[in-house]
Amino acid sequence: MYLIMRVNIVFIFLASLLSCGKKESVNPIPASPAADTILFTKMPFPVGAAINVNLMQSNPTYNAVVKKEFNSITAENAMKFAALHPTENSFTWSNADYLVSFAQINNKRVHGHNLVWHQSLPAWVTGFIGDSSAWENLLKTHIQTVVTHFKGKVASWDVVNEAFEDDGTLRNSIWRQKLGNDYIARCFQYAKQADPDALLFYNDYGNEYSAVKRTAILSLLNSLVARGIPVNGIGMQMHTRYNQTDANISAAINSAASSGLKVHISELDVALNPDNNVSLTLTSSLLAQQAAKYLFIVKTYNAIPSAQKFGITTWNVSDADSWIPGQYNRPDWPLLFDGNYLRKPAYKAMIEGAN
Ligand code: 9MR
Repeated sequence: MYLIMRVNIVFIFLASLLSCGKKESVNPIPASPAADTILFTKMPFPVGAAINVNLMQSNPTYNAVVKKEFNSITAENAMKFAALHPTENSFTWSNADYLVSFAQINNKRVHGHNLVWHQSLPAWVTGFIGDSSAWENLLKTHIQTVVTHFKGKVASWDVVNEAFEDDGTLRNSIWRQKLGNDYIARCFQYAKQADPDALLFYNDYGNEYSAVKRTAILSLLNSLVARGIPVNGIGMQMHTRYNQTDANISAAINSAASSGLKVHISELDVALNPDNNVSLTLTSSLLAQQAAKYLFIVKTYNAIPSAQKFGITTWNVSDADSWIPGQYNRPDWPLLFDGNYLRKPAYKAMIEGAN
């Protein structure tokens, strides 16, 4: 009898150990959403990524993540002036067309980036010699050739990118020097003539850290709208950092929304190494703080009126693809996926922030 009881007890003990083990493996506490979760289906507005054409073509994992998780794409570089219009009389469409046809096949929205910027200009533009009407013609021809080429395929454009300095003054770009302060208004008019259905955005960075800059941007956009210039939206790049204050982020989002325009968080990334520490290593605490910042951004954005939510676009896909480490010569991990395209805590935070 005693022996039978002992055997029973041992059996129950072993069985409970086994069932514990089984419970854990079959029904783990979800550390991240189920593998079959699709980011864009969980969000009440479009969610996009900036796409690198080379990676899209050479890295099947990258391509698969883009196809699965996002329903809007922006060309990281393929639609910039130098990429599309390398010499005065030639246009190179192949990389941008590749992205557009990927989007059409896979039912993704394409946001065009960008028509007029002071960077990524070809030498023929920076060295161009001509009077103001020759410059005006150059600007108009570029905008209208590009917008016409993608008419009906690209839903929206960053028409003018980064026209302001952080102190709220108009950047003295080549465009302003050659064409005067009101070139911005004319860029929007030229784009509208070429595709009346495309939504037209002004896009810039620093809205969250420079109150004077965001005020200057908004007052320009409000005055353009009052003049009947066809501006539909404001793009806030939001290249931000894990320790940016929530107060600054909500001021940026809510003041943009106060314009009544569509609001695009257009180039989101949340840096973890803003102080350029070359030997920083990634910790779970940093990942958690980053997730909290993504959550706050999404939650704040989701609270603006629905009709103004154009979407949130992250600036590339994985930490391995981000522009930040190369630009600042430092390790960093600013995006939703790690270097192996596995979801980070920030991925789950995006979904939580919108729900
Ligand atoms: O991420 C882009 C990088 O690959 C390019 O070398 C760079 C210059 O064209 O532009 C980067 O993207 C920028 C975007 O076009 C505008 N806002 C700032 C982005 C990061 O620099």
